[in-house]
Amino acid sequence: MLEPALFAHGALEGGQLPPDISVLEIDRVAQNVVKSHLETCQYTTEELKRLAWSLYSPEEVRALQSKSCEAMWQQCSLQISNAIQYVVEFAKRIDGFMELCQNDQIILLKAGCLEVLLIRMIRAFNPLNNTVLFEGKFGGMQVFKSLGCDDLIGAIFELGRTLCRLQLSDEELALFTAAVLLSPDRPWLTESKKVQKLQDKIYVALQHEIQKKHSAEDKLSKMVSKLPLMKTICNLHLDKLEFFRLLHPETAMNFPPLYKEVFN
Ligand code: MHQ
Repeated sequence: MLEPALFAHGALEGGQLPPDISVLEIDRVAQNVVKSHLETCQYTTEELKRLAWSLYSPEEVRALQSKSCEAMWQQCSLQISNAIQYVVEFAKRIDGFMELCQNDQIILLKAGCLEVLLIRMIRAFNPLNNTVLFEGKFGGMQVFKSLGCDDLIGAIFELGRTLCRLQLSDEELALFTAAVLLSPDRPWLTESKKVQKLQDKIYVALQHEIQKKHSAEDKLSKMVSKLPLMKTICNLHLDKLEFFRLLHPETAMNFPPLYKEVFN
């Protein structure tokens, strides 16, 4: 998804709603998506505020850095797999998602869940010291050195920094992740028209939410402009995983089932 169809015909300009969508319906969509996000975001804002103080000590960083590549991949895939479970639960609570055929549900989750995680990451990312939450403590890029994927980690942290600059509220985060998940252009969807309709409503709700505080055109286009970097990161992750699998097939076989299922 690069340009949501809504931008193309100017339906959103001047705060107008497309004629077939009512304000009531948009409010209902926003409420459902925001509630679903808050129920499935893994850490509350308060928890994250408290955790921001617990940083890895230099000794702990050294210990993580001297782990084997296999052990570190195993740990990361476990953390990612746990986080994916929450994204799956988020999707299931979005009105309309469970009404899609099971085939399409799986396609949307497989294609979108890493992008959703990367957006969700900003809640657990501290741009002041460039650290991210990993296994209960905050650490910088050095923590992931033993993975041997400095380019991937660098891109993830860069995305974290640029997304944090947008200062998204939980409401905006909720609607943005739902819109990314419900991307009608994922390959092999059978009912992409249905997905498109759901995504259109979510984008209208997001536009509406942003307008409460900002000039919406501007902020929404900035958000959408980060999607190509996310796609690059997803592809880089798949490349790294494929390479890792070649070098360490037995370790990769023991990755968490959900991680394997999503990225196989
Ligand atoms: C979620 C919570 C969450 C959980 C896990 C792919 C690879 C080999 C390495 C966090 C990536 C390393 C991830 C664990 C690293 C960048 C990964 C490992 C929001 C996202 C977040 C914080 C993940 C962010 C990315 C992490 C740190 O609710």
